[in-house]
Amino acid sequence: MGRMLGLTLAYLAHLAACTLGSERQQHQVQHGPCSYTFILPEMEHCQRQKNLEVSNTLQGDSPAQVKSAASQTTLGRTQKNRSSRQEIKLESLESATENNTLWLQKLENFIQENVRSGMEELKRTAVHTQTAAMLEMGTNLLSQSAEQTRKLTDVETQVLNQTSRLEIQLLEYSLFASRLEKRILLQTQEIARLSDKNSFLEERLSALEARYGTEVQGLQSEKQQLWELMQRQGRLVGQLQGELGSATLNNTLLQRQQAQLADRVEQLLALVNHCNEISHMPRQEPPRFRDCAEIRHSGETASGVYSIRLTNSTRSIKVFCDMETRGGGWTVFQHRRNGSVDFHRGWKDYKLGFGEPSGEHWLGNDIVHKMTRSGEYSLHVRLKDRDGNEAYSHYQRFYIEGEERNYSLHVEGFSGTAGRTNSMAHSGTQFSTKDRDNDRCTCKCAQLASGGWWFEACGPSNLNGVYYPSSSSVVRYNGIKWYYWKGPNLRVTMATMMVRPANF
Ligand SMILES: *[C@@H]1O[C@H](CO)[C@@H](O)[C@H](O)[C@H]1NC(C)=O
Ligand SMILES: *[C@@H]1O[C@H](CO)[C@@H](O)[C@H](O)[C@H]1NC(C)=O
Ligand SMILES: *[C@@H]1O[C@H](CO)[C@@H](O)[C@H](O)[C@H]1NC(C)=O
Ligand SMILES: *[C@@H]1O[C@H](CO)[C@@H](O)[C@H](O)[C@H]1NC(C)=O
Ligand SMILES: *[C@@H]1O[C@H](CO)[C@@H](O)[C@H](O)[C@H]1NC(C)=O
Ligand SMILES: CC(=O)N[C@H]1CO[C@H](CO)[C@@H](O)[C@@H]1O
Ligand SMILES: CC(=O)N[C@H]1CO[C@H](CO)[C@@H](O)[C@@H]1O
Repeated sequence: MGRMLGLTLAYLAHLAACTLGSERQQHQVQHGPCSYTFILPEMEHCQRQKNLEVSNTLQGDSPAQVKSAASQTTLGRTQKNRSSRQEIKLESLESATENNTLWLQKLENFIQENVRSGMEELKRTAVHTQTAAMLEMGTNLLSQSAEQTRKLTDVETQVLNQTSRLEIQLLEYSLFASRLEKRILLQTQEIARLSDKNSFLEERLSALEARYGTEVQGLQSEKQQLWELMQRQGRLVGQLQGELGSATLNNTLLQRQQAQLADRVEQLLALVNHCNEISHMPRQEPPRFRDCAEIRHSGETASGVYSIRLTNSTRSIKVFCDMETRGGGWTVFQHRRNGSVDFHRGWKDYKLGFGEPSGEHWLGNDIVHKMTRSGEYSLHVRLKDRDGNEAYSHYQRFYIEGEERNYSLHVEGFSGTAGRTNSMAHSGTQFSTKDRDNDRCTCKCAQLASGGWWFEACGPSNLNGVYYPSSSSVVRYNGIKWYYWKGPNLRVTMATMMVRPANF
């Protein structure tokens, strides 16, 4: 191809050189489908170029070195000789034509050759390129198909994966479903069993209801009967209570009658004794005196034990009469001297009295009550401490109430040397013993302080406390006490309580 191009170019250059200022001559070469057009120069214009050489030889691979075929004729001669010049011109034209024809032939040949080979080459290259393209396309296709295949396999695997997963899930579901079925079956069985049991229970319940219905009815009727019975009992109890009330009334009436009868019997006995004494011992007189004051008025001046007889009573009572203190006539109802008698005693002992009138004793609350209520009486308390000091407390008015009022104390008109303040309890204070607590303390004063006394809470005095020997110096709460004389340290060695009519 290159060679051909070079040749053509050389030729074209030659032609161009000839064409300058000349007319153009066109030649056409038809070769198959291709047509080659050549423009040939007028030779007369080209003759001036003496050195022009056109080589129509083809040399090797190098571009054609066209040896100019320009005529070597001289223009000067032709001008002189026209005819010869004409001939020469013709000749040269002929040869040029010939050379041109030759050239053309050569060219044609060459072109033909070249064209053939070029065509072949073209064909070959075309085939090559086509094959390459085809191959490329093929490879492309192959790669594409491989890609597609890969994708397909991917998709396939995915599908397979999905399918397997779905299958697994399906399996799981079926397993689950079967399990559920089993459970449902079990539940159904259970329900059936339960309903069986239920019906059984219902049967039993109805049976029980039937059985207990009658029992309940029986119980209800029994309850009704019991209620009626209760009503009757209640009425009966009411009646009985009424009867009891009247019986109690009758009882107290009877007691009173009995007391009257006892008094009468006593009087009769006393009468009999009196008759006996009159008949057998005329020296001994029956007690005519109500208290020591009457005895003193009768002329007795010696202190000692005398017999008295309370008003409306036939009983003879032995008492100690103090005939010295303040003119005498004192009936002693309490005396402490050496601790020979236990004063920590109960209610009944204090009610009836204990000890001997000649020694330590308590005359008895009933007697003191009867005596002090039969008239106006004064109280005198005599005390002696371990150093031999004597003191007294005097109460112008004194009495105690009966047992039904727990022998409540009543004192007024205080005076004396045993303390400027009254140590006796206040009026209205009830009597307490270890077995009957009537004090105003949450404690039990009679148990704490010992003995029977008019305890408040528990109060500043207790002449019935424990008798401690005079040698002892320890302060005792339960000892004999008369607080406002010498305080808590007082050690009493003698105490006497006595009464006599206030107007003595
Ligand atoms: C299926 O796909 C899941 C995720 O999509 C992956 O984890 C699993 O390994 C795959 N199984 C197989 C057998 O390819
Ligand atoms: C109580 O005494 C009266 C008569 O004194 C008598 O009619 C009555 O029945 C007595 N009551 C009882 C319960 O003894
Ligand atoms: C003694 O008895 C009489 C009559 O029974 C009575 O009026 C009087 O009050 C009584 N005296 C005493 C102190 O109980
Ligand atoms: C206490 O005094 C009485 C009467 O004087 C006497 O009989 C008794 O023996 C005395 N007791 C003591 C323990 O001193
Ligand atoms: C007397 O004492 C008793 C118990 O010790 C008590 O039940 C009664 O109420 C007292 N009487 C009076 C009038 O306070
Ligand atoms: C007129 C003229 O120049 N004639 C010439 C023609 O050519 C011959 C030969 O070349 C010459 O000799 C003539 O003189
Ligand atoms: C007129 C002309 O140029 N003739 C030439 C044609 O070619 C041959 C050989 O190539 C030449 O010798 C001629 O002179």
